[in-house]
Amino acid sequence: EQSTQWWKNSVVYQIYPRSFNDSNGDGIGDLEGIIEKLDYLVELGIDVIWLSPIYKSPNDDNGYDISDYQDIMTEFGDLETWDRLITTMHEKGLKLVMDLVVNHTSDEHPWFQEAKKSKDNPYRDFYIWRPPNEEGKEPNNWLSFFSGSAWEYHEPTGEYYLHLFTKKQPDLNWENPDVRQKVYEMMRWWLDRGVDGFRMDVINLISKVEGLPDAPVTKPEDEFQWGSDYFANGPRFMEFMQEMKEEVLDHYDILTVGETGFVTPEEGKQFTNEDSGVLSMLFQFQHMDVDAQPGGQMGKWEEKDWKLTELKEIMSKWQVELFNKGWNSLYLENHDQPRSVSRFGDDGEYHAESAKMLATWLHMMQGTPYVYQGQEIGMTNVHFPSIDDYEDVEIRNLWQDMVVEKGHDPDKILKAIHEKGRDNARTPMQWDSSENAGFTSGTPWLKVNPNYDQINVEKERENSDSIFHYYKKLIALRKEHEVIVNGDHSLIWQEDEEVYAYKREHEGETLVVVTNWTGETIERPWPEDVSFDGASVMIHNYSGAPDASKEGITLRPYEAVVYHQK
Ligand code: ISL
Ligand code: CA
Repeated sequence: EQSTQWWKNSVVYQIYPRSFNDSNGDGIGDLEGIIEKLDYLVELGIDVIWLSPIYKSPNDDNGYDISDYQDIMTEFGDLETWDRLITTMHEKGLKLVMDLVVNHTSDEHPWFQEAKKSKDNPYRDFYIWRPPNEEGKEPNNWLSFFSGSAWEYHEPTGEYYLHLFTKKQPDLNWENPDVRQKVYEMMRWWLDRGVDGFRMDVINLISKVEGLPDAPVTKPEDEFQWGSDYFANGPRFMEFMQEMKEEVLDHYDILTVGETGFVTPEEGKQFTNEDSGVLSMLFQFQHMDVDAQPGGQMGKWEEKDWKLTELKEIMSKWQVELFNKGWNSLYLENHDQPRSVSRFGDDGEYHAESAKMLATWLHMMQGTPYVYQGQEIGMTNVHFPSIDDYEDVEIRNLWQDMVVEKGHDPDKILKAIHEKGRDNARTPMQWDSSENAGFTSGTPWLKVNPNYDQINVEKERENSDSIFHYYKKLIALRKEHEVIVNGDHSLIWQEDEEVYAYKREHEGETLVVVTNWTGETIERPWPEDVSFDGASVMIHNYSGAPDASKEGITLRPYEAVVYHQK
């Protein structure tokens, strides 16, 4: 089947089902709860829903640890409800992209249950086992994503297994062709049931460098070291993906998006190229690392001053490099990232202005935009007072490692969790100002952000100037103006540390996007190559017109404006 590339004109909405809407009062979001809210998403104007994992799982990592790929997590519903969800979605013109988590399974998956029985079990080789090293310790020095060693010792069979994430997420051995065939079978099973694509979890980690060499020692004070050179974009990654493409992807008209940390625009171009690529698009991480210290996963917990010019350099490179050669995805939030308005905007005085500014900045770029649940109403980070309020395994492991075992200052670590913790994105969706934000009639699995009486869907819908209505407009504009989808990209005021401005051009149509990333009023004279003859304002985040003339523009705090010329 030929791909129609419908995904280039689409806007995707990500649902983290556990936190979206609870239909039966057990405190956990569920599929029925999603069905109840489909009309809300139709109203917003999105085309596609990406659903974080809903498969059977013991929930060590909230569903990213799967024990049965072909069944639904009990708390979320069952296959009958899922069928109803996708049928209803298709009736309403929405497409469904499922999460595909195949770098690892749960340790409770039947394959792993078999694999650990004995060294000669037929499933042993589905996972990555190694004997202890000469000193009787871990086979190599790799650090896991979630603190501690990436290896777990299995006493009864005397070997270690590899887990890049938690010890309940053993890595599958993609070198084994049987593993690959099982994965392809499972993918076909879902595609034949009607799904419209996959978001592929950490897909570029599936090929590890032969021999699993020790990682270079970059932090001599630490026992374990960051080994991404040996497991990211590994030697057989493209080969495995080509195979998956031939066996599965090419036979369906679907959206595929790879979650691929550690990729450069050059690799991105290669992975998403229309002829030789393997994915529709990917999630790169360079812009998400702009405020993290370099040197691996733990860097995100350490503060870093960053400059707007660094963000410009990263985003422009992706925009320019992939133009006509690949395809970008555009995101500022997901279930692993803090809330963008708290991180890059102002979640106090200029909450609405800065949330809209960030949305403008992102949605006017080239690529497929992703809206993460709650982003469209400006949900913010949460500052829970105690570690006991947190549920995320990454946060809990960090605390255990840094505070309990290594004796770091608990206040400092709690502050880092407030800034970067994944639970910032996972507090329940704020629907209205009733108890627990209308998310559940019971006790929510993770506490609701206390600001729900101020920030919620009901309020946002009533106020025609709200962030929600602004998102609606942005999403609609993408459907009306080809330049947003197809235009090229060039920076204006490249060296500016306060204003982020860029130009898009397509067949005589021009957009000029101007955004103020500060809480100050600032003035800028227009550069020579920007002319405004006949330009109109396409969208603007303040109620009054922007203060601009032929000579220049004065921007209020977090002001954003898009000029359109045809
Ligand atoms: O959490 C992160 C942000 O710092 C990332 O490093 C994240 O661990 C990485 O992007 C992989 O994420 C994906 O796979 C994980 C799962 O915990 C995440 O929720 C998922 O998005 C393991 O399956
Ligand atoms: Ca429920």
